[in-house]
Amino acid sequence: MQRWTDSRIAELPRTHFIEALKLVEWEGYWCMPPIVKAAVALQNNFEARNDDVFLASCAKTGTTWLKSLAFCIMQRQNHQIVDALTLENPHFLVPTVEAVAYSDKTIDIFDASAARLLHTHLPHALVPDSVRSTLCKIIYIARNPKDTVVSSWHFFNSFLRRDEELFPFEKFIDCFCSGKHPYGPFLEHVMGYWEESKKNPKKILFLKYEELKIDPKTQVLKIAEFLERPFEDDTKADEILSRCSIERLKNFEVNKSGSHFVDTPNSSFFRKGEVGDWNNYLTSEMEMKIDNTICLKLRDLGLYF
Ligand code: PAP
Repeated sequence: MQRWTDSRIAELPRTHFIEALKLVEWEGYWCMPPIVKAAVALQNNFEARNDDVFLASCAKTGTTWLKSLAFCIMQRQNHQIVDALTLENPHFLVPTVEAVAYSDKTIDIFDASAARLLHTHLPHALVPDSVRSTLCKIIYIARNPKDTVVSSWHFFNSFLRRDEELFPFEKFIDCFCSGKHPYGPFLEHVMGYWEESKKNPKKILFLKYEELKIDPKTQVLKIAEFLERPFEDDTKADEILSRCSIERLKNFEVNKSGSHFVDTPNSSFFRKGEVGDWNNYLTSEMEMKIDNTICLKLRDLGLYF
């Protein structure tokens, strides 16, 4: 495996995402330079165990919810930590492997003394080889691109000072449609996991945020089955869903006033949590642009959103 130095990363094609964030194009995907460095280090050093579980997502597609649900499903017998969500943000409980350097606490994702529950925003083609080659399971969550882009716009605006203007929405949509956004292109990100999940459904479970919203219990039971930790009593699934509801999580002190990632308030991960909020934001022109660049292609693959 090649060593990627800062100067090598500096030679990669680059762009500015909404003029606020420097991104480089690495193996066909746009990432912040420190993320590329971390991802290369993972490729060189991370050894997955067969019993590890990886959650995966492009940004703003339901990561925080999936982290909470998977954590509760896996820890439901462990009475000492089952209620950890009351005190810790889901992003601390389930670390994003390429972003641990942004955490305000030291997290050792390389400690393989026990099975791990981890997350990545990296596309399937760029996760460490051992994640693909071992029996470790992957759960991917996808979301309608229109709600994803609206959620992302709110997220980035949440970093602005009160006196700063919001990021121009039209430009934001253009970046999203051209694929030049963190972990983009969105389409290829979704396609990569979708195709792999069809080839190997025991290895990758492909979930949709919308299906989780419409029929959460069925989806939670499906996750538990996939992880080979089926519920003996279905009412436990209801309990986990209420533990992980956005209304509950966003009201914990840790999520109202705390932060886990440097300069990122935990509150910015919880907004409305609805399906179809894009109707309140997109003009018909913007809608058409997203349809033509992303939605129609997803539909061709049989992925209806
Ligand atoms: P990330 O990729 O930066 O971790 P992610 O959690 O994927 O972010 O996306 C945040 C979205 O999930 C927000 O959507 P919105 O902007 O449309 O409201 C957030 O509200 C939503 N979300 C967070 N927690 C939950 C939850 N428990 N249930 C449902 N939706 C949630």
